[in-house]
Amino acid sequence: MPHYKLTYFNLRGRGEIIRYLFAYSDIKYEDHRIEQVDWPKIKPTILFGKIPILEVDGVIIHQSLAIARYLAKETGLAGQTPLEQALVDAIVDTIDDFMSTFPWGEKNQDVKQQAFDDLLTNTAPGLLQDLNNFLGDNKWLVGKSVTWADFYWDVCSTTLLFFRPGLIDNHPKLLALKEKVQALPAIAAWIKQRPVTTL
Ligand SMILES: N[C@@H](CCC(=O)N[C@@H](CS)C(=O)NCC(=O)O)C(=O)O
Repeated sequence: MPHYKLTYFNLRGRGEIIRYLFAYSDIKYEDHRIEQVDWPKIKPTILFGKIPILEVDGVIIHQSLAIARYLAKETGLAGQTPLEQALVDAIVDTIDDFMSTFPWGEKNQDVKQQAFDDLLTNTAPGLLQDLNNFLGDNKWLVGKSVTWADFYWDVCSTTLLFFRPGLIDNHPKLLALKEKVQALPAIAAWIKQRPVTTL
């Protein structure tokens, strides 16, 4: 087993999907959490200057979804066929497109609040309806077993619900999927033991 070291802030954020994949497959890793105050001096030491990064026996992978996809392939969570894998990637990218439209780093709190309100009120409902339609009556988003697309839905919707509790109340199937992911024993154990952070 390689030595894995994940470097990210003390947040769920873009690191959590990676932590879910490690947790689900019971893979040991170093969960290295950087304090925000230390980031300015660390940033210039990191190629591309962004985190998360994952070191795999000293080889550094950047980009959270590239890291997650690599781990998903290693652990059988990427989809069972090339077609399933394409669908998993498409769902992950769809959710990520939406998450990336939020102005996370905006300093002006009024501007930030307005943008968040607008996205949650006007954009989220269409996305949720489409995800609901895509899921239909299936147990998991893609194929017959859990994939990292299901994990990504849970991770991202947890953050969305922090900003707008009740956001997915109109979509019981999406809520049930979230509950199913969180009830997987290894994920339930991780959620119980992980550091409590707002994001
Ligand atoms: N698309 C990249 C985004 C990486 C990113 O923007 N990371 C943020 C934290 S979520 C960061 O490094 N912020 C500090 C900075 O840009 O200086 C990914 O998914 O890894």
